[in-house]
Amino acid sequence: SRPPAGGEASPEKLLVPVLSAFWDQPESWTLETYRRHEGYEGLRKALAMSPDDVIAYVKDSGLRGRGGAGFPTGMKWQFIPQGDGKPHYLVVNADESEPGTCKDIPLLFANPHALIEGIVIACHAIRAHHAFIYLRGEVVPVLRRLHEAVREAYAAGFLGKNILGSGLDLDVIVHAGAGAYICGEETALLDSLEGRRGQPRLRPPFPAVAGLYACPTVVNNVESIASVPAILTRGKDWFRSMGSEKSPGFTLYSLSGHVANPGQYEAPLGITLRQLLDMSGGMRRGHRLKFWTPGGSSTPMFTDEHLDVPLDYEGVGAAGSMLGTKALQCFDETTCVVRAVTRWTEFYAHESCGKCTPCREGTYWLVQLLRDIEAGRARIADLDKIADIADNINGKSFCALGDGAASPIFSSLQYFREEYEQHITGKGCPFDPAKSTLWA
Ligand code: L3W
Ligand code: SF4
Repeated sequence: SRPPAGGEASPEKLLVPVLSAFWDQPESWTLETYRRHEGYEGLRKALAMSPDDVIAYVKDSGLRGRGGAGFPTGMKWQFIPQGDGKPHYLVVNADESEPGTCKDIPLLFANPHALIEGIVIACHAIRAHHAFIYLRGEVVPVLRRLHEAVREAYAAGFLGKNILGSGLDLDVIVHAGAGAYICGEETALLDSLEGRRGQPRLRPPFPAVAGLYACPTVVNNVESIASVPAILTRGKDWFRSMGSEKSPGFTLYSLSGHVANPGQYEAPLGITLRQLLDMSGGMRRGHRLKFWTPGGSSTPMFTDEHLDVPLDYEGVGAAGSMLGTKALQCFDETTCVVRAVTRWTEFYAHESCGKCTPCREGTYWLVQLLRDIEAGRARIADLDKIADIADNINGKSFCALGDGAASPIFSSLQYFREEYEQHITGKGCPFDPAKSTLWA
């Protein structure tokens, strides 16, 4: 059953299709279609402005990074030193792989020119002549589509030498990664792009100071860069009219799991999961929400008590989570929490790059214990042990993957400790795997 309606606005009014405005049109990915929808108008405006003015404009818009951490985009661009005599680079993080996150890949598939236009604007701002798109290599159809869009942009004079007569020269390289979650961490991505095994680097120095080939580099998420053209075209005040003071603008939410209509929903930051479920048709028929994640499995799981917490940095963020990637994975009452957490932890153990001990050993150990709990082979004291291991990973690992792995352990123990205990005292999982569509 659907959760009770919430919020004052009617659900439809909450949708703000910008990046997704014409995804359903035939050949939405072509330059021709893009230009029929204000395509490359933002670039014309940006090229008429000085690089510093473009940075100030994006900063004033309040755009925050859409890749997970929400760092202010304009501020990141401003960190790039000027007059340093070094090449500057823009690297677009298209290595989308946070569990439940499915917004960048659909965006690139349906509307690649929004990213390319954003890239040219960003490179004008940070005075870069080379941009790289680091794409998750498995998505070959997206790779092909990106190559074709880049080719179209060169042919139309939006890339290459003297773009639109502005004097800006820019080349864009599309690079396919080999499918490691850690390569979505910005410094591991840079190592991978340089041809090495992708493992995180010590920060500082941040990429803005010493990034690709030790040169000043901006690393931005696909959605962050693709949002820039609309800000230039429609104005920073329009952008700020959505969301809140600290979390303005529209964004893409990935809704998945036991919902009636999974998919991408574009709406302002700060709406609630209740509103999203209302506009999308709710949970699957006959079922109710049990737990959910606001930003993929690296953010803590929440319950139906949190249906009205705003999905922004002040709401969900203040409730002990980052907003993350806005990957709303919804699980109904047929889902075993222990099974879900075990599955996520297996993912982190598999994707741990092995560089630091707390994550490499801790995730492996967690998987062993969780499997024992799930199979009814554990003792009650093992619940304290998994909490202790998670505590020794969290904040003590080299990069955010470790914190992400600890996160579902803490929150599941906080909200569902009884369910863990049931597995132990009942000597096995009390759920019927045949009734769960996700974890069979
Ligand atoms: C210069 C400073 N730059 C910070 C820059 C920094 C980075 C950005 C944010 O992780 C999280 C992660 C995932 N001078 C700076 C500076 N910067 N201080 O700002 O940095 P940070 O460290 O806050 O976060 P991060 O390393 O970018 C992102 C979480 O997001 N996540 C998302 C995962 C998403 C995927 C995907 O599939 N797209 O993997 C979900 O929760 O766990 O904690 O650019 O350089 N003083
Ligand atoms: Fe590698 Fe995990 Fe350590 Fe990150 S936290 S450096 S992924 S071992």
